Amino acid sequence: MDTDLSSPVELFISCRGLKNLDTFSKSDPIVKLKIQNEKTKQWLPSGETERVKDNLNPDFQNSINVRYFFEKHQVLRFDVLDDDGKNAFETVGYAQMSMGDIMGSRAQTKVVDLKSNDGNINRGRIIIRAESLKSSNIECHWRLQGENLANKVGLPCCPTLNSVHFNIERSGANNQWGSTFSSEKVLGTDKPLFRQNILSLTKIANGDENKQFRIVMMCEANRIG
Ligand SMILES: [Ca+2]
Ligand SMILES: [Ca+2]
Repeated sequence: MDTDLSSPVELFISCRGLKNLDTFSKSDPIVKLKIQNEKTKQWLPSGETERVKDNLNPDFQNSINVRYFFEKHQVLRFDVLDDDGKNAFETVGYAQMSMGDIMGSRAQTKVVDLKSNDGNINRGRIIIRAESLKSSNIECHWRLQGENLANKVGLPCCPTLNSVHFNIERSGANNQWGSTFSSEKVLGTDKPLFRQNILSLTKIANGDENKQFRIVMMCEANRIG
C-alpha cells in the first residue's frame, strides 16, 4: 500500500494526423514527456517513446510509467518530434495537460490537438490513455522461440534484411490492447530465439494473475501473428 497518496500509472501514447516534416518520406515521430516541478516550475524529462519510422499515425509500443499524486497539480508536457537522425529533431507540436485531466477523462483517455511553438494548431493530435498499475512482487522468467514463422501470404519470415521481434500486449479498459513490452530484434530468420527475460507481473498483466495478455509477433513494423 502506498503511503504518499500516489499511485503508479502507465501511459499509452498514440498520435493521429501528424503534420509531415520530411520531404521525401513521412515524419519519424518520437514523443518525449516532461513533468513540471510544482515548486520550481522546472520541466523534468520523465520518459520517452521509441521512434517510429515514416508514420503520421503512430501507436507507440513503449509506454511511459509515471506516478499520479492525488493531491498535487501535476502538469505534463508531451513534445512530439520528428527524429531526423544524428540527434536532429524537428518539433511537430506539443500538448500540455494535467495528470488529473487524463485520469478524469472518459476511459482515462485524453485526446488533445497539438500546438506548434508559433501557435499554429494544425499539427495533428495526441491520444494519451492512462492505466492505473497494481503493484506486484511476482516476477515471471521466460524465454521465447519462434518456429517456421510465415508472413501474411505464407512466405517464410523473415528474409535476410528483415528482423522479427515480439510485443506483449495486455487488455485494458474498453477491451483495448496496449503494448507494454517490446523485445529485442532478431535478424533474418524464421526461427528466432529471444533473450531470456525477467518481467514483473505488474508489467505483463498489471499485477493480476487472471488478466489476459497476448504475444504479438512482428516482422519489422508488420504484425505476423
Ligand atoms: Ca524531418
Ligand atoms: Ca522519414
